[in-house]
Amino acid sequence: MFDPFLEQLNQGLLAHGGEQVAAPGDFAEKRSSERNSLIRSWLWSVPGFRRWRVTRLDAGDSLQVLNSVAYPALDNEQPILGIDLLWFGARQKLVAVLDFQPLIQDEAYLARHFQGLRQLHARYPDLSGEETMRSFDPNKYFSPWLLFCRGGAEEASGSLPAAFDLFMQCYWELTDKAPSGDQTMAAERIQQLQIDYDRYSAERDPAHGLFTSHFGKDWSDRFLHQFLFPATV
Ligand code: BLA
Repeated sequence: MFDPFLEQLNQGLLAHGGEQVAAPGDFAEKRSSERNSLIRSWLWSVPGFRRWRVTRLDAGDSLQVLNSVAYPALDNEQPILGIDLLWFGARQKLVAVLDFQPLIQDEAYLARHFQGLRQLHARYPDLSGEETMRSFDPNKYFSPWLLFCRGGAEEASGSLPAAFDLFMQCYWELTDKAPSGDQTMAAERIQQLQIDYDRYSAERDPAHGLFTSHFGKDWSDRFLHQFLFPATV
């Protein structure tokens, strides 16, 4: 389902000097024979970023996932890239979340980094519904212009592919001009906020139960703390 998106993401990473690095140990690939599912993850070494991870879960008709988070280098205050795409095939249900995750909710910071995403948000009203967040706080590490859609096949094959393309283009444009002269955040602050992002996300991430049901508690705990949000080790 999300293979063309993964391909698109990988192309962008390669075009920006990214090199794929194997994810450590059994995080690279884990299978569940009972649930007939496979989860694979990759790390990328990318100029301007201190960590870029990508995860793809293939559980057939029951669930398809593409998830990615990019942490900019500590001299770069630009938002964290957040991608979470889920497709529940049996129910034909899409959950798509694409955001430039702001380190702070400050007006000047948002003005510096969100012109592109704001336009994109306006252009794709069907992906920009005012969905309610159940586990996260929309005012913490989410932007006012995130693309967040709980939809179906129409959105998944309709506007999402083009919106994903533009979303990535827009993030790369931000990256290409960063760190810019009007950046105001110090490296220590950026670091602290990125660490806090991991702690917050690890606490709230609704995926842990799902991972546990497929791959067991031990692996899921380690995956959450050591791979997805490593500042929480
Ligand atoms: C929701 N994300 C979800 C849900 C699952 C996952 C199972 C609940 C589905 C639902 O609300 O119907 C799945 N999350 C995952 C998986 C991974 C993960 C498989 O971290 C890891 C491989 N989530 C992110 C990122 C963003 C994000 C980077 O991991 C930011 C763009 C957002 N996911 C996000 C949001 C929701 C969600 C906003 C809705 C949660 C809510 O209602 O509060």
